[in-house]
Amino acid sequence: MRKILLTGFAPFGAEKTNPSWDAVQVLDGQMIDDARIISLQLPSEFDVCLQVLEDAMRAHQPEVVLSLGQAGGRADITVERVAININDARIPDNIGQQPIDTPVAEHGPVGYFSSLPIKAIVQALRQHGIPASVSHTAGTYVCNHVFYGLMHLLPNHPSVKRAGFVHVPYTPDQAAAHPGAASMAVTTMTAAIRLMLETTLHTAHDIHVSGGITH
Ligand code: PCA
Repeated sequence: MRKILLTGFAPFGAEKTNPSWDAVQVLDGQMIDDARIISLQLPSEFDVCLQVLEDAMRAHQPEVVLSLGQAGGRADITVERVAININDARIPDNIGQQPIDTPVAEHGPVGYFSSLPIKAIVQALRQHGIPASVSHTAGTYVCNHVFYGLMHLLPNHPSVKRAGFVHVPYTPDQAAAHPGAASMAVTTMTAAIRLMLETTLHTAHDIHVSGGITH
């Protein structure tokens, strides 16, 4: 049986919910073509999140691993291009740890690129009326830590053909506490995740369109 491992995070910081998990949770057991989705919640903790992820990769031997987290304040779904080998926590994690300028992996490379078809995913989401863009930073907190750690683990998990990370914005009820912030309903996020997975299974080579930015 082909399997897809889908992860979201526990709530962190001042938020009581984390839509990355709420959107992922409902997909547990659903099929994309002949691949079954396994949904997993990761703790928002530097120390243990990668162990929980690797245990699940070992147990399920997935073909695709898609991890999601929340980036409140971003305007749309952001498909991450690159993970970097640094932890620099702006706030403590859920067990009070706040690493500053430590590597995710001692002696690891500076960064890893996503192996998802990130441009094709953004295009598919936009074609279905869901706002999305390529992001060139997953931050330096727990999400980047998991994204980098995931890519670093891949040589030990040959079942995994594609892996990457996506951030979701606030939900409307979260945004109500952050006036002016953009938001997206969890049901839209869930539909977006199904589209991302379909696009990943159906796209052998990413499309050649610009997802770049100028500053
Ligand atoms: N977002 C945080 C960690 C957990 C989450 O959902 C981040 O972007 O690092």
